[in-house]
Amino acid sequence: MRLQSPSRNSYPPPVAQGSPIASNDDVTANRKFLRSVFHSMLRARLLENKLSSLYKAGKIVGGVYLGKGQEAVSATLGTALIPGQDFFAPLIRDQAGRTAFGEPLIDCTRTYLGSAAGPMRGRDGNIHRGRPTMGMPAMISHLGAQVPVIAGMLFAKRLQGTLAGRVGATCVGDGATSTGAFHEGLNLAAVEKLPMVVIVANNQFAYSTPNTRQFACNDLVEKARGYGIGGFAVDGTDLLACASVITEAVRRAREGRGPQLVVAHLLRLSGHGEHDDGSYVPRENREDHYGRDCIDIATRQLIDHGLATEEEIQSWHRQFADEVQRAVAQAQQEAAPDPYREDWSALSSGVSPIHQAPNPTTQPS
Ligand SMILES: Cc1ncc(C[n+]2csc(CCOP(=O)(O)OP(=O)(O)O)c2C)c(N)n1
Ligand SMILES: [Mg+2]
Repeated sequence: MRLQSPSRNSYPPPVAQGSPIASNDDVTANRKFLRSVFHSMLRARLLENKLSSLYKAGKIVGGVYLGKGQEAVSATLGTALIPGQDFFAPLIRDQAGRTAFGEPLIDCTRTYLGSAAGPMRGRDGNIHRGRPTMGMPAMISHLGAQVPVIAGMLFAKRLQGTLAGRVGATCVGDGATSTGAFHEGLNLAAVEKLPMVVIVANNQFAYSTPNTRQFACNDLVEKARGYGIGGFAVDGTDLLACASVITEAVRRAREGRGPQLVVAHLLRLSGHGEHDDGSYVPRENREDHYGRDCIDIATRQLIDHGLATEEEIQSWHRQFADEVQRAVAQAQQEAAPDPYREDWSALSSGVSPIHQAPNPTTQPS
């Protein structure tokens, strides 16, 4: 008896250089989406600027990790996903994506400021929080690990018969693409044709390791061919490019065309964390095209395409700075965990009032 060979993805799969939304008609049609993405970018930037100041003033214990320069990519993904239906596993530089996906700012300030009312109950000082009920698993520090987690979540839904219409997405860095977890997760998702989007924010460095010491191919997007999945490269500093490419990748995954890899080119505009001055990043990289600040580019794009006025954008700055201020003030006045009452309850279903999940309704609007 001859065994039937399994069906294969068409080869070569699309590995495309994603282009920006080009015509004014496209921009106008996406007005609401683009303004919404920009709001999340700006909220995240203002929040992170504040976190940086708090860290430098010694008010935050532990590390502070910023997504400065990566907001266009992250916020576009968060906006393209559907909270409560899709899955989103953000990484350390995805405050903008978290915000876009619907995480209130107070979750962030409560975590960094050690409030017992926060999602980590004051036990973790920075970025490992999640909101599993809305489809956002808690962040895992081990590079690449979230790829198999999202693949597994999608696979589980398929086995339960409730996968239809869902997309699972995660962001990783260039460094994560060298891990076994990245490979195993992406390969499994490819074989099973899971509706997964993996965004690689290639910010040119993994801590101080440059791309040249990280991978030998020209562009990480070439890896998509090897996995037999869709692949796109995009200018991660360009909001209009991100909007067109990332929404297309999400659409393809949702349509059942299997995993999509999006490699966004940009530069980390801060140190690895606020403890790191990033002095190993050569000046040429900062002055290069991808060293541009995506907030500046997006501001220009919104104004030039008539999507917002200068005055409107200024008023958003004021409004969001105020929101940030309130989220910080609220978290600062909340109690830290009481070491005499706390016990270890990572797996507890809740046995005392202190184990009850905090009420998120206290967030600022
Ligand atoms: C498997 C694993 N190895 C090493 C580390 C330590 N580590 C934390 S962040 C980091 C650099 C990450 O670089 P990249 O994936 O490019 O993301 P970026 O920080 O640039 O956003 C390293 C090596 C880790 N968390 N997990
Ligand atoms: Mg990196």
